[in-house]
Formats: sequence, structure tokens, C-alpha cells
Amino acid sequence: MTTPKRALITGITGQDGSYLAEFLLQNGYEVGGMVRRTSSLNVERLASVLDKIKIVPGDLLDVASLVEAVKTFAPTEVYNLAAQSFVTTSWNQPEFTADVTALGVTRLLDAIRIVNPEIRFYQASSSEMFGKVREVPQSELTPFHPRSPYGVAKVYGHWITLNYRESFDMYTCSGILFNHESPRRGLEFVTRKISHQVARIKLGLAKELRLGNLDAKRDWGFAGDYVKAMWLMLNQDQPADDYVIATGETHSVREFCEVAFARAGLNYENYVVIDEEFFRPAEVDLLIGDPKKANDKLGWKPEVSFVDLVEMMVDADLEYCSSQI
Ligand code: NAP
Ligand code: G4F
Repeated sequence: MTTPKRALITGITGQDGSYLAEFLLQNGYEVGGMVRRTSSLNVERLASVLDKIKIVPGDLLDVASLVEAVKTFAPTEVYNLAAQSFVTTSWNQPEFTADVTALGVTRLLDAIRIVNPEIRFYQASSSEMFGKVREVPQSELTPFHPRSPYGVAKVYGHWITLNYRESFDMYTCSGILFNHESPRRGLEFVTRKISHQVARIKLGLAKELRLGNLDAKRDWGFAGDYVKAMWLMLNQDQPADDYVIATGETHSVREFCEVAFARAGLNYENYVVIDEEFFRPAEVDLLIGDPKKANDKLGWKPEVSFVDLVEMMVDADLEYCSSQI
């Protein structure tokens, strides 16, 4: 009999954490979800798996809690998805963002090194690290130029992950994931803000949608596709490595609006209002990833197209908002 694999996921209450938990359970894993203490438990996204996972207390700000989480759950793989992940907030709370999103990675890597350095480790790196892009499309070899405190913190997390691989011979991988979305995306991110407000407008609950820069371009994929890439990275016979995960297509926020409103039979130009409040001190104008290495070495490729993703999100929000009336 083979011993089941055990995965500890930090950030399990977030968008990616919920999809990854579902994927790993379907693949025979025992799953532990690290959850920080809050005044009310935030597990809505985990509804379908809550009775199948073990909740493990822990906070990226507290190394003792991380050592305890790794010791008690005894994982074979750790997926570090926890972060202060909203770019706008990182300008209001730069020190907090650095503490969680940058130093938190070192705390977790150290907990693993101390408890069991054989554990395989995945770090959620980000295309925000490319920022003011040095080349188009962006690959694993493109230099970083982050444009927000969040992006700067992710660059630190990325390099410390490589450093523990090189210093301590640990199996640590960094996935440079481009934007990935779903009906479970937080309401503050632009895609979900759009799909949710389209649904509210359609149902007569709102009259307009206030947005910032409509010309920003992103390489948007589906979160459900992207969590498979995380697992593939940790389950290779070849040495640990870093991979860009992207669709290889880019679309503007304006295009996202166009498709989302059209899905509800509306014209975005009649509802979108430009609001200075949502512009950023420094913008990332264009992201488009080159997923060739992940395709060649991991056999990974995205399955959900841009239009299907937008329509999936609008349909889900129409259903969700209707159920709230
Ligand atoms: P998300 O929905 O914002 O989830 C973030 C998670 O981190 C939540 O579970 C949150 O817990 C947890 N967390 C925050 N601070 C913590 C702390 N101090 N200790 C323990 N847990 C903490 O993010 P996501 O979209 O799923 O993204 C997952 C990861 O991938 C993040 O690291 C993000 O930066 C990175 N990433 C995301 C994308 C994307 O497009 N989605 C692209 C590239 C990289 P609470 O529920 O308690 O707040
Ligand atoms: O949806 P966003 O907030 O995502 P952003 O900044 O690209 O960050 C996301 O993707 C990163 C990967 O590249 C992750 F690492 C990160 O954790 C997060 O998941 O904004 C997308 C674009 C920006 O250019 C922004 O200026 O949309 C533009 N935008 C225009 N109006 C807006 C709005 N963004 C938000 N959130 N709200 C607006 O009203």
C-alpha cells in the first residue's frame, strides 16, 4: 500500500486555495488548509470540501505557528498561496504587505527547513514582478521591474524561494502566474468587479460601473486551469524549477467590459464611468506571458478561453445576484 500524499495549503480560503484543494482531493491527497485567526470564519469558497479537509491554524506573520502547522500536519507538499494579494492595498499598507507577502515566505521556508527539508514547496509568484515590462511576451528569463509594493514583495518571495533551493538543496518551485480569474475571484479585482456589477445592472439593482484605467492589458486565464500547473511543478522527476503560467493572449479592461456587458445584452459604453479614484500611482500597462516552458516540460496548457471565462463569470454572478433578491 502506498502512503497518501499530504498537501498543506496556505491561503486555502482564497480563490486559488479553494480550487487547489478540490483538485488535490480528487487526486487522492489528504489536504490541510492553513487558516489565520479572524473574528468570523471565512470558508464560503470551501463549501464543497470543508468536511474533507483538515483546518490547521497558522499565520504567515508568526513563525512559531508555521513550525507547529508543518510539524502537526506533516505534509509531503506545501503550497504557499497566502498573501496580501490586492495591488491597490499595497500602496496603503506597504509595510504590512512586505511582512506577509515577502517575509512570510522566508518564515514558511524556514519552518519547513527546520521540521523536514524533504517537503516540496510551491511559491505563488506573480506576473506583477514584470511590472514595467522589459520584453514582450514575458518569460522566465525576462528581468523584473515591479511597479507596486505588492510586486516588490513578490520579487523578494520569488528570490528567497530560489535561494533556499540553492542554499539547502530543497525542492522549491516558483510559479510565475499571470492573472487568473473565476466566479470565486474577490470582488475588489477588476474582472469580478465588472461581472458582479453587470449582473446588478441587468437585474435593476445598479445603474453604473465606476472603473479606472480601461486601457490596461492583462493575460487572463481561468484559476481552475492554473492550480493544475502548481501541482505539476511539484510532481516532476526533474529538478525543481520555475515556470511562467499564462495563456499567451492579452486583452484590455475595456475588452473585458465589452464581452461582459454583451453577455447580459447590454452595451458597456452606456454604463461605464471613469473614476480617478481607481487609477494607480504606477500602472502595469501590459502583461502577456510566454507559457512555452510549462507547455514543453510540464505538458500544461490552459483550457478555458478569454470569452468563455468572461461569460462564465457573468453567468455565475447573474445567478448569484438573482438568488440574493
Ligand atoms: P486571495 O483570494 O486574495 O487569497 C489570499 C489568501 O491569503 C486568503 O486565504 C487569505 O486569508 C490568506 N492570507 C492573507 N494573509 C495571511 C496571513 N498573514 N497568514 C495566513 N494567510 C493569509 O488570492 P488568490 O487570488 O487566491 O491568489 C493566491 C496567491 O497567488 C496569492 O499569493 C497571490 O498573490 C498569488 N497570485 C495570484 C494571481 C491571480 O491572478 N489570482 C496571480 C499571480 C499570483 P483570509 O481569507 O483570512 O484573508
Ligand atoms: O484586477 P486587478 O486589481 O489585478 P492586478 O493588479 O493585475 O493584480 C492581480 O493579478 C496579479 C498577477 O499579475 C496578482 F499577482 C495579484 O495578486 C492580483 O491577483 O487590476 C487589473 C487591471 C489594473 O491595470 C488596474 O489598474 O485593471 C485596472 N483597473 C481599472 N479599473 C482596475 C479598475 N482594477 C481594479 N481592481 N478596480 C478598478 O476599478
